[in-house]
Amino acid sequence: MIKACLFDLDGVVVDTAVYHYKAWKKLANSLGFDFTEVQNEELKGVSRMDSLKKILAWGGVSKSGEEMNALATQKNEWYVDMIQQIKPGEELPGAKEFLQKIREAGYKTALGSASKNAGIILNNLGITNLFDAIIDGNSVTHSKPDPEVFLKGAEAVGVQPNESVVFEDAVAGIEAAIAGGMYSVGIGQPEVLTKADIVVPGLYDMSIEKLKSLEKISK
Ligand code: G16
Ligand code: MG
Repeated sequence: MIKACLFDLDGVVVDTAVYHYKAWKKLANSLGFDFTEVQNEELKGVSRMDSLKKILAWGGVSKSGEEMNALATQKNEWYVDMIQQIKPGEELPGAKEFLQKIREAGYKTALGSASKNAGIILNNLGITNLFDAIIDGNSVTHSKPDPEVFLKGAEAVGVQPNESVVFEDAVAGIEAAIAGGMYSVGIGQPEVLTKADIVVPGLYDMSIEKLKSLEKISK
């Protein structure tokens, strides 16, 4: 029986990808190169340092470990400045309503995000209280597709992995759910999220019936 829903943040609950993109683009430009919105897709769900490594490779730029730390810090300062402006109501369509609906129905909820800034974002949206547990980039050592972030989320709400459903927009996040032995709902396009148990365009298209229908699949 499904007892918990575990949510990725960026691309599922809120669209912060646009702010990550602006901040990374500014950093790349300061180093004398640029990258496209298509390349930016590859950064979704990827940790800050791994994102920086990819971007530097795109620009053919090599930096020492110390320089990389400084660059990641600079990007984060720009990013944090941008996310200060996030206001209640800026959740992705249907996200807040679905969270409320499943909590009323008795499901546990947890956040499972790669972002170290998840706490600020949830506070600015005013939806921190819709999660029983928050597991973010500060509490994990392994990035998705490692299942750590979701295993910790299930554990924090006292539910077994095979009683948990992961909502994810990134391929690496769906892989993390599979590696953790959990159900997965892809948020986006079925052609991209091919390994998800089901795919919906957004949480506005999710329902308790669809959630329960996953139980037909054995985990
Ligand atoms: C998010 C974004 C990624 C970002 C990562 C780390 O992941 O999708 O682009 O690089 O968090 O964010 P920060 O630099 O704030 O720690 P998720 O897991 O919420 O989709
Ligand atoms: Mg995401």
